[in-house]
Amino acid sequence: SKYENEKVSTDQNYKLAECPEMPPDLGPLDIRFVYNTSILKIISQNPNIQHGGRSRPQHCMAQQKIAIIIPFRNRKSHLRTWLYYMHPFLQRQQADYGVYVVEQIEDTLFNRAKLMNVGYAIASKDYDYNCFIFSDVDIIPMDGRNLYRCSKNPRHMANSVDKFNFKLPYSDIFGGVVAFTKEQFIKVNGFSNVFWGWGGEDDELFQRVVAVGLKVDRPDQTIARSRMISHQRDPGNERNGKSFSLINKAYERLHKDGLSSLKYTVIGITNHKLYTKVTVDIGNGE
Ligand code: UDH
Ligand code: NGS
Repeated sequence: SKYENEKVSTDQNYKLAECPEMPPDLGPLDIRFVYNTSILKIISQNPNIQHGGRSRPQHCMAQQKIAIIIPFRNRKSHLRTWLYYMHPFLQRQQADYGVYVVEQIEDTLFNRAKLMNVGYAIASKDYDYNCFIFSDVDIIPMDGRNLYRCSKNPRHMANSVDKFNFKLPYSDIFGGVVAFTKEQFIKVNGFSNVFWGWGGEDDELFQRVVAVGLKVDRPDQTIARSRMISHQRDPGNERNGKSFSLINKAYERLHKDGLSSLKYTVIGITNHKLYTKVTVDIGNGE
């Protein structure tokens, strides 16, 4: 199992030098989506990925232990595309990381934010992660220098997406891909759990960041360019009509709604070769 591997290699890691802040040889990537890659092909192209979608640099000691959390339901082909691009991307960035795909079992309204909280909780039990990257399944960075790492403040990676002509549609947007250290995520009490359906949960998270006195870091827009797989709105993810009134009360809910109130039932945790799949019952919004 992955745990045995860890024990065996502990001594060896002790001798490794720390990985550099900026890994070598990173630059622009040619991202043209391929939709028909098979999982077997991705596995054979990434021989160093361990069960559960784990990897770490072989020749240096990574400074961060990163859990990538992906909210998921019925997006198999997008997930394949994500794995196809992101395993090579993360390995070239010399990341020590694990990929967690958190699937909502109900076919009622989707709750992206609550799935993120569940991913955080499950990954934290799995390994000593100190950095959490919360990513949509359909966003792929176009430059290796857009480091998927945590920084001094919560970090917004997807600040230059093709869908928005590589600009911010509004200055406080905080959706798509964000990174929090464990400390930062605990400080904001995670995401809110009460956003069912599409929209607003990311704006609420931004409010939480501000409320606890943190700021948002962003990579330079020249290296932050990302592509989004275009798609229609998913059934079960209709626009949430209550988003704006919820966000207006973000400060009031900060300490009572989030990691501190998170309730869920794990249906299953499966170590696939390229990711850990967490299937979860998060309720239906009532
Ligand atoms: N997600 C799923 N399944 C769903 C809904 C959402 O896996 O049924 C996840 C997935 O990781 C996705 C993320 O939640 O990337 C965000 O949801 P989204 O892609 O629906 O949100 P986005 O803002 O798109 O990207 C909204 C619909 C846009 C319709 C545009 C029609 N031209
Ligand atoms: C805002 C939403 C955000 C969303 C952003 C971009 O209006 O959740 O649009 O959406 N806020 C509310 O609904 C309150 S996008 O153009 O990517 O579909 O992230």
